[in-house]
Amino acid sequence: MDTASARAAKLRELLARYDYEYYVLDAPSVPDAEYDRLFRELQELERAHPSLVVASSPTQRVGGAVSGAFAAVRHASPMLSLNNAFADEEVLAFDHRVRERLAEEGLPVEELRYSAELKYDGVAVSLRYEHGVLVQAATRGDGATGEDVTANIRTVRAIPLRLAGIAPALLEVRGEVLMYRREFERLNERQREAGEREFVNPRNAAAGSLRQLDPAITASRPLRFFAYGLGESAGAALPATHSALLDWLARIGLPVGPERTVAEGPQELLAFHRRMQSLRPTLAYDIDGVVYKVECRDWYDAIGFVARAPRFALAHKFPAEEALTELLDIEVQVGRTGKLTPVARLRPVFVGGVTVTNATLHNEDEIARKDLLIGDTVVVRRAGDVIPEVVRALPERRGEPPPRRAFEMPRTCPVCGSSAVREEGEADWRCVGGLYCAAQRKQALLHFAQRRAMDIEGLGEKLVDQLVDTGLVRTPADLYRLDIATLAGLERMGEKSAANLVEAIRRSRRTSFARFLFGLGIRHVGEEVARVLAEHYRDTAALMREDWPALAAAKANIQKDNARRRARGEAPEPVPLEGIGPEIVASLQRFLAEPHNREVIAALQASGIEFVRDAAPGEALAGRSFVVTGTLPTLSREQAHELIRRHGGTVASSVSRKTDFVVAGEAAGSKLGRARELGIAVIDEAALLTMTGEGRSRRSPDEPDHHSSGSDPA
Ligand code: 5U1
Repeated sequence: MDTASARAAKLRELLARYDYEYYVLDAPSVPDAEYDRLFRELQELERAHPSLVVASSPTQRVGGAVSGAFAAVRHASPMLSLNNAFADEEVLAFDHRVRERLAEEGLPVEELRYSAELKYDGVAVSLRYEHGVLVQAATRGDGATGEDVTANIRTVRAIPLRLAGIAPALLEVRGEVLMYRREFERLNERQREAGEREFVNPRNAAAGSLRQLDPAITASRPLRFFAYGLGESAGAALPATHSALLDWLARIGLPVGPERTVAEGPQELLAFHRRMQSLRPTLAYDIDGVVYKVECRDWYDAIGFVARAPRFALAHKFPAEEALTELLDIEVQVGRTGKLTPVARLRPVFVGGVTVTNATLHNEDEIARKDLLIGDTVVVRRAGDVIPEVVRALPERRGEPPPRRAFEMPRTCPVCGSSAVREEGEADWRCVGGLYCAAQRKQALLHFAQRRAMDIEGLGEKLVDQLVDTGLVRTPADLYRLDIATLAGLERMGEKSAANLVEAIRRSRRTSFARFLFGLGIRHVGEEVARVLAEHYRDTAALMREDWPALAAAKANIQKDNARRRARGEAPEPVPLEGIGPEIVASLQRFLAEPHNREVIAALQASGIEFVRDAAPGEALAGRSFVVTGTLPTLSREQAHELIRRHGGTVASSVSRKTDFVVAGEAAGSKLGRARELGIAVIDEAALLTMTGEGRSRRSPDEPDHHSSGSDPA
């Protein structure tokens, strides 16, 4: 029995440590399977020797009994709320008031410091520890009385059932229960698969999970916790400052947010707010602002309270990431490949720090899935540097004006009137007008001229509109016939800009075959595919001679033979144009079978296009995979990609375990967060340049991006 008792104690200690590493430090030291094995061993020991079961055992987190409803809990000291500030001036006024109070109370104003931390977007709870053991947990409720969620909180593995190292008679810990964004998404996936209700956001999911009548359900939800303060306490020597209190809470086993600082005055508080706002998209969890508190805890009573909010603290909120607005209309845009994209026209709304007036709705299925009607009140979301999206409608508002009407995808192109078709198995409708369609012509020209293709500096959207609308340009080949006098006659075009543009067009004639192929805008032929094709065919004549059905058949045969060879343990034969799948082959065949396209290619060649090889790739980054995110100080995204490729590296658009480096710039978004989660090396532009040996940047920071990218929703 003694050995069983000792083993149980050891297992409890180990499991508590692993919970702490996993949930608090985010650094598990053992695989999940090992955790599960120890957990089962403890369960079996406790089953064999019921007297070994103690309330603080990790096995007791999942309460078996279903409680009827939540009992009311009167908080020993009220759970306060915070006064909010949105503007910098309000922070200055807060600091001013604090200083005034300190002076009135005869306290040393010159010693004033603030502690700043994150404002977690979760559910406030109070945890009551008696003699170091968690005995009660309650929600905030109305601040005076909350709900008893002890059984549920006991299942949250981030919350210690017993404090580490100390056992004060009483300690009420205040903090926030929340859910990490990725875990929230996984939960919603599970909910979807099970046909259950999805949660709107992580806070909602955390609140819903905490208020489950069956603690076993709470136990299955990935809840986290961050402590930020205290309620009542007795028998503990508490630190004198708030920042030291947070350190102390961390030492006794409570999770405390890592992002915090001590500030000398309001300017440093504002700097913290700005820093956290840019960090916000990279955090694993939602925050809605930062919280400032006077450092010296002894001064709290003297500074006092207004109603239920302390005067020694302030919540400095971030602009909301979600807002309600009206879906005024749904318009249809035509992309380069004829894709018709429905776009929401919104009543202007300030969200995520910018005014949003429109948002892509992607395709008609998306509109149906979100059940959107024109006239609906909708939730618009813009988080970090992510493009704004219409999240959902509020059908409960449909009784109110204006009248609603359903959107229907037009059966003809809104620009050229050609028919629109939706092919079997595709989500998109497309205009069949091709280059007859002015919208497609404009987009095709912008695509052709962009930096990554023919790089014609100065050929932007406004100019392309004029060139197409006046009939001066129908195809990319027409660009090479433009002269200074014609261009100078256009709106907003002087002699000088016309001459510059003609020169840029002339210069663009010397290009690589890969850029030229990419610039043609063939469906499914992105830069990478264009590179493979250029490497294989070398010039347009060879490409145009290709027998595409024969090539597709040959590829399929070799692939079949290779499968047999592999089964026999033999080496496979090389497949021609590896990586160019049947969809791309079919698209090339379609494009090159079109006489009009062959004419454009011939006319371009006749205008003096000359292919030179792109610089041979270096070796410095060979075998390394990169993802670039955020705004780099001097390189544009395309320049960074080009640099990486030129030195033998590969570029991916999303972060995975295969990524070697994430190059992060300012306002880096969720990719940076993902990199941190996966432990992938994050470097800045300077490090990238050093790795490639290119030292200095290729574009000065204040030189603007010279022309529109002609990006295409298609
Ligand atoms: N981080 C943090 N959140 N939060 C919320 N600190 C903090 N403090 C609070 C609240 C309601 O209240 C105390 C200042 C009383």
